[in-house]
Order: sequence, then C-alpha cells, then structure tokens
Amino acid sequence: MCEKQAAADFLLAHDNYEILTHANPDGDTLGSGFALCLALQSLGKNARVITTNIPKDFVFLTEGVSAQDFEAETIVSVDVADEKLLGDNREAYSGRIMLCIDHHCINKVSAPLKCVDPDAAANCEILFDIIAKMGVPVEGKIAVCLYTGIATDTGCFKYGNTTSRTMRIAADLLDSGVPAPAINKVMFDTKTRKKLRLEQAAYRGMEFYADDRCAIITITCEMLREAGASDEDAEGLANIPREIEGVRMGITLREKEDGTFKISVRSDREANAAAFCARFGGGGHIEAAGCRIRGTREEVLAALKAAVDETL
Ligand SMILES: [Mn+2]
Repeated sequence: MCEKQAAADFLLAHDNYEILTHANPDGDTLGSGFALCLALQSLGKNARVITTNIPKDFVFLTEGVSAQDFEAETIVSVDVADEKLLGDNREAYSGRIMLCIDHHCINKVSAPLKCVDPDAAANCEILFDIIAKMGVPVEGKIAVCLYTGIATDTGCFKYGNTTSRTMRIAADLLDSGVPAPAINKVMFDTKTRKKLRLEQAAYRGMEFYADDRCAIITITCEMLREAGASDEDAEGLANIPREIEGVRMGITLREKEDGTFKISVRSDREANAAAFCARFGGGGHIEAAGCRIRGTREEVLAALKAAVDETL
C-alpha cells in the first residue's frame, strides 16, 4: 500500500505543512522530515519539521533549513508506525495526520492517505521517490538528508533490509555529491569517551541465555551516572549482543527513570524481532524492534526469557 504518485500529488496540492517525526528521533525519521521540508520549501510552500530532542550527531540535518512562521494546515508523518510513538506531540496531533509515509511492517497510524512500503529499508528510500515525483531535484542538502536516513537504518548497508534498490538509490545520492565517507565516519566510526565507558560496563554485564543463542545486556540508570553518560550515549548499544558468534537474538534493557525498561531486540529473520516485541505491545522491523516493559529488572528479565523460550 504505497501510492507514491498519489503522495506526490497530495504534497503538490496542499500547503502550510507540519511534518511529524517519531519521538527519540533517529537518522531516518529526521532525514525524511528535513528532506521533505526542504523539497516543499523549494516549491515555495510553507513547511516545518515538528520534532524533539534531536541527538547531536543529527543536528547538522537541520542546518540551513529556514524556520517558518505560519498557521499549519497539512500534517504529514514520516517513519511513524503508530501515533503513540509521537511522544509528547501525541495529544496535539493524534487524528490530524493527513498523509502518513512509513516503512514499518505494521503501521497503525490512521490517516486518509497512507504511503507505507515495508520493503523499503529506510523511509528515506520512499521519500527519494516521492520527492523526485514532485519534480524537485534530489541533490544538495536533500540528498544529504536522504543518505543519512538510509545509511543509519541499514547499519551502513550491512543489515538484511538492504536491497539492490537501496544500493542504487545510495549510488544516485553519491553521484549528486553527498559526502558519504564524512557522514559515515560520524554515524558509525566515532564514539564519545562517555559512550566507551558505558560500552565497557555493558560488555562486562552481558549474560547469555538459551544455550548461548540469546545475549542480554542491561543499561541501568546507575551505569549511565557512573559513566557520566546521557541517554543519547546509550543509543547504538543495542547492536552489541548480536555481535557475539552464535547469538541469534540480542536483547538490550535500558532502565528508565519512570520505572519501565526500554527493550531493544536485534535478531535474525527467523527469530523475528517485530513479532517478539509485539507480545509486549511494541513493534518494529523483522531484525530490529523494541517495546517497553514495566517492572523490576528481575521481573522484566523473566518475562523476556519466557518469550525467548517460545521464540528460539
Ligand atoms: Mn526508519
């Protein structure tokens, strides 16, 4: 269900856009949002991105995008699978989304026009097509935004969601002049000392389950404090457990101040992380998904291990 031409026609026909990202924004939702914002502005339309807490590595995506003052008319969501993922913006925007552009396999956003393509590795792949169909050249800052989204959602073109089409789009973006090595260095090959300390603690605490086919790490609030690290430094740690040989399912627990744990799951395609997280009211992609569970660490671990028993 992805009529890209219909989405492009809609975008050309309307004006005064607010573009919604998901909460705890990543490179794909921000890349999608700012690429679309720039495309709309280049057509003389009013547009702004509504987002919060942009991680510092992604702030460059916002640079050079003019902040416009206007009365919003048309609400578009990008990379948002469910209205509850709008976070603090949920109340203000629920039920008002007119066009939903997404690539999650389960999309629960209710909108009169939806463009959802689960075969796209990144939502930015879909935006690449839509922006071209709008007649806007995919180059310059728009191309940088789209490249960043695609590179981050594919783990720099390593994950199983990467297709030949992903590579072809990336090739077009490189042809347009995107400085891919510089972006990749920041996204994948740079870490703060705080993050290093956090990783060291995470590796030390890693435990194995289900005959070592499952590896689990826990990041507690205390570990963050001891490392002098922020929530942002904890991003990306979810990939660590799956790096261990023989591990088919890697689970990361992040303790939150509100008495819940944020769970990130990375798996092979058979184990299906999205289905695993759906048991706990979460969702995502086949190889990368997440959910929230309330309880003590022991209770949460027990619930997760029971689900692992039924999955692996
Ligand atoms: Mn995405």
